[in-house]
Amino acid sequence: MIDKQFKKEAFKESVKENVKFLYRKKLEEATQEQIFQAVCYTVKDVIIDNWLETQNAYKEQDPKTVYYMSMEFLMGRALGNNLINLTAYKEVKEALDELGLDLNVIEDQEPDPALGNGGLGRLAACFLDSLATLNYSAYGCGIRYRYGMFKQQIKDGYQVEVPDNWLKNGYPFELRRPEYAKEVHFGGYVDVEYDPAIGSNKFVHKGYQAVKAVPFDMPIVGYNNKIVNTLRIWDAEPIVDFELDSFDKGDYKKAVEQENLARNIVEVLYPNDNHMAGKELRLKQQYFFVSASLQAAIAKYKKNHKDIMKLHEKVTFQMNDTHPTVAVAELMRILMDEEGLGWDDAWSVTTKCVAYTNHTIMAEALEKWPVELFSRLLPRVYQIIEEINRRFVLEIQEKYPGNYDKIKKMAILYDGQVKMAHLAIVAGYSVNGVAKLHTEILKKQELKDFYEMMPEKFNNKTNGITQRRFLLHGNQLLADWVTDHIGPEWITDLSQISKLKVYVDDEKAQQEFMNIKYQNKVRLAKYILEHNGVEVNPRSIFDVQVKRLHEYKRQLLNILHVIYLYDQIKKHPEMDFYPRTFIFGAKASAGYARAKKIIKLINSVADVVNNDASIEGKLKVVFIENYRVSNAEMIFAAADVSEQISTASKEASGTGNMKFMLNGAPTLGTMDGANVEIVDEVGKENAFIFGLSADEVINYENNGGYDPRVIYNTDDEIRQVLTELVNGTFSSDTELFRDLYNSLLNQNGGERADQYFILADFRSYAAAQKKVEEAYKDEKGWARMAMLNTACAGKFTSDRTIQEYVDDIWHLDKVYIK
Ligand code: CR6
Repeated sequence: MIDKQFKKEAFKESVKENVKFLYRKKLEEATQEQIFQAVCYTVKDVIIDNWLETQNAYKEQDPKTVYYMSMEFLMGRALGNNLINLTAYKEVKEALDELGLDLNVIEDQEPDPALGNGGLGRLAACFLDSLATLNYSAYGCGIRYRYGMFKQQIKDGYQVEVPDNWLKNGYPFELRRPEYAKEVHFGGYVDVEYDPAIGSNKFVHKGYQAVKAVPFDMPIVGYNNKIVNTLRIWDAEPIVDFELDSFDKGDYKKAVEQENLARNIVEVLYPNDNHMAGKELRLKQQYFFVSASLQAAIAKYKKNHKDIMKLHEKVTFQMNDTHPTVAVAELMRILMDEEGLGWDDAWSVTTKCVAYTNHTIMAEALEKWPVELFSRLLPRVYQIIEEINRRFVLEIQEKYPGNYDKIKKMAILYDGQVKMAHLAIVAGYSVNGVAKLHTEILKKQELKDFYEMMPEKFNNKTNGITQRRFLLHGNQLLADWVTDHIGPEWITDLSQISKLKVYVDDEKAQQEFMNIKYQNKVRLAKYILEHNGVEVNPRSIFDVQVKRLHEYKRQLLNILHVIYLYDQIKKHPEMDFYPRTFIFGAKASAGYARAKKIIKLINSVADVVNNDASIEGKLKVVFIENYRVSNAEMIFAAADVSEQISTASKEASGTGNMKFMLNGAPTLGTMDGANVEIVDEVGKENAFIFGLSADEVINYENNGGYDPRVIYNTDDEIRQVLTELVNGTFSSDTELFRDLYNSLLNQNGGERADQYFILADFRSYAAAQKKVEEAYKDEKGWARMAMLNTACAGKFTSDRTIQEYVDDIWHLDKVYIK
C-alpha cells in the first residue's frame, strides 16, 4: 500500500515540483540543503495522509492514550528514519539515484533535532517509535527549544560550545498548530472569593504574568502499519503583541515583562545530564510545558467524554524523571479550579492518572526546589502541594506513630525545599526504575522508606532501544545480512534475532559477519580522517566509549589505562601487542569543569600517542567531535568493544550498551545498570566483566569510602601513570591536570578521594582489557562472540519495554488502520 504512494516517477516529479515551488529553481540549480527540504516535503505529504487517517481511527475507536511527558526528546534525524518506517527507504534511494542525487548526502543536510542531553532523552525518542510501531495511541509532550544541545567543537584539545540553531533553515517535518494554543500563568498571588454559583469559596489566581503556549506537532511514523503518532512540543509567544499604545494604558512594564518571559522560556535546553542546576528558568520551563500539555489533554478528553471522573479510563500521564512532576499539582489545580471537583475527587482522579519513572540515584540529580522560589513562581500550585504534603504527613504519622524520622525522610516539603521525587511517588500509581539492579537499589536504598510504605507501586521496566534506527538504518549492511538469514520479522519482533544462533559456528557466516564489521570500520575510519585528520587502521581493535562525559562513567579510567598501555609499549617495545584504536565521544555539560578537563586530557594523550613514531601505530586515540545521534549510528556499527565502565550502582541502566550489543560489540564493563542483564542474556563468557560490585561500592560508601593511597603507594605502574598527569608528559603545563590528579588521591571538602573508585578498579580493568586482546586474536572465537551478542540482544528492544509499560502500567488498546 505504502509502495504505491512512493511510485518512483511520481516521487521524482514531486521533488522537482517542490524545488520549484519552494525556491523557484530547477533541480540542477538547487543546493543539497534545498533538495533536502524538497525531499522532506514530498515525504511529509505521504505522512500527512497517514497522520490524518490515524487520528480518525483514534476518534472512532477511542483508545486509551498515554501522554509521555518529558523535558527531553533526543530524536535525531527524521528523514532517513521516516523512510525506513514507511518501508520506502530503498525505493527513494533509487529514485534519487536516477535524479543523480545521493540519499546519504541529502540525509546529511538535516540538523539533528537535539532536544535532549543523553540517555533519558534518547529513551523517550525510542519509546515514541515503539509506541507507534506497536499500534498504540500516544503523545510525546515536550518543549520546542530554539537551541537544542550545543554543538561541540574541539579547539586545541578543549571543548568549545557552539549554539545549535537547528531551526535556522526551517524544520520541514514540524507543523505549527496555533488553534491548540493554551495560556500558562506565572507569579501573582492567590485570593479567596465567594462563588455564588457553587455557594462556597474558591481560590482565584491573580496578578500573574501570562504566556501563550503554541504547539508544534512532529509526526512519529510507526513501522509499516500506517500509524502516525504525534510529538507535541510547545513554543512560547507573548500573550499580547507588544503595542505602542500600552504606554498610555500604563501596562508598558507588564507588556515588556510578558514579552521577555515568552522569549526566554523556551530559548535553550539546559545541557546537564544527571545534574540539577536549580535555575528558576528551568522550573518555568517545566511548568510551562506541563501545564500546556495537561490542558490540551483534558480539552481533548472533554470533546467526546462527559465524566471527568473517568479520565483515567482514557488517559494516562507518564512522568519521565522528576522534571515534569509538577504535573501532579497542576492536574489537581485544573480538576479543582477549572473543572470544579472537590479535593477528594480530584485526588482520586489524579492518583489514577499519573505515573513516575526514576532514572538515577545520583544525589546531585534529584530535583529539590527552594520553597521561596517555588511559591513565588507558582503560588496556587504551591498551595496545592502544601495540602498534599499535609495529608501525606498525617498518613505517615498514622502508619508510624511517633516516628519523626520518617517524616523528615519522606515529606514532600522539608527543610525549606519541595522534593519533586516525593511528590511523584506519593501521587503516582506506579513508580519504576529502568533496569533490574537499579530498581532493586531504589527499593533497598534510595527509596527504601517509600517502598516499605507502598510496595505495590514499585516495579521495574528495563530500558530498550529501537532496532529500526540502530540496526536497520544505522547498519544497513548487517541489517540486510540478518534479513537474508532469518527473514525480516526481527524488524518488529526482535526476539526473532535469536535465530541467528544457529550460525555462530558457521565459518562462512562468521566471515560475512566480520567482513561487514570491517566495512563499517572503514566507513568510520574515513569519517575520523575527514573530521579529526587522524588515520586509523581499520584492522585494529576499535574500542569505543561514547556517552556523556561524567565522572561516574569513568572516561578517566579508560584514558588512564591508555596511558598505562603506552608506558608498557614504550618499556617493552618487543612485546606482542595487538593494535588498538581507542575511540571516545562525549559532550561535557558547559559548567562541568572537571569533565571538560577530562576531554582535554584525552586529547592531550591522543596528541602524544598518535604522534609517537616509536610505537609504530600500535596505539591510536581518537576523540570524535560533537557526538550525537547521527554519528552514533555509524559508530555503534563499527565498534569491536563496548566500554560500559561506570562505577557499579551509578549507571541506572545505560542504553548505549544495548546499541553496541545489537551491532555485535561485546561489553567490557562493570556489573552496573543493564550490563547485568546483558550478561544474563549473552553469558559471561561473551562479555568482559570487571570491578567492584554495586553492593561493594555501596558498602564502602556507607562506611566512609576507601583509601586510594594504599594502591598508589603499593602499585608502581599505577603510580607512574598518575605521575605522568603532572610531570609534563602530556602537557608542558604541569598544573593543567593537577585537579584530576588530586581528585584521585586527596579528599577535597565533602568529596572523597577517588569517589568513583577508579584506582580500586584499575587492575581488574587492565586484566579485562588483556583478555579482550587475547580473545580478539582468536578470529573465529571473536566472530562467534560478536555474533552471539547480536543474537542475544532481543530483550533490549524498546518494543519489549513498551509492551511491559502497556501491560503493567498504562493498559492501552491497540488500534489498527484499515
Ligand atoms: N543520564 C541514566 O543515567 C539511563 C537513562 C535512561 C539517565 C542512564 O543510565 O539509561 O537515564 N538518567 O533511563 C537521567 O538522565 C536522570 C541518563 O540518561
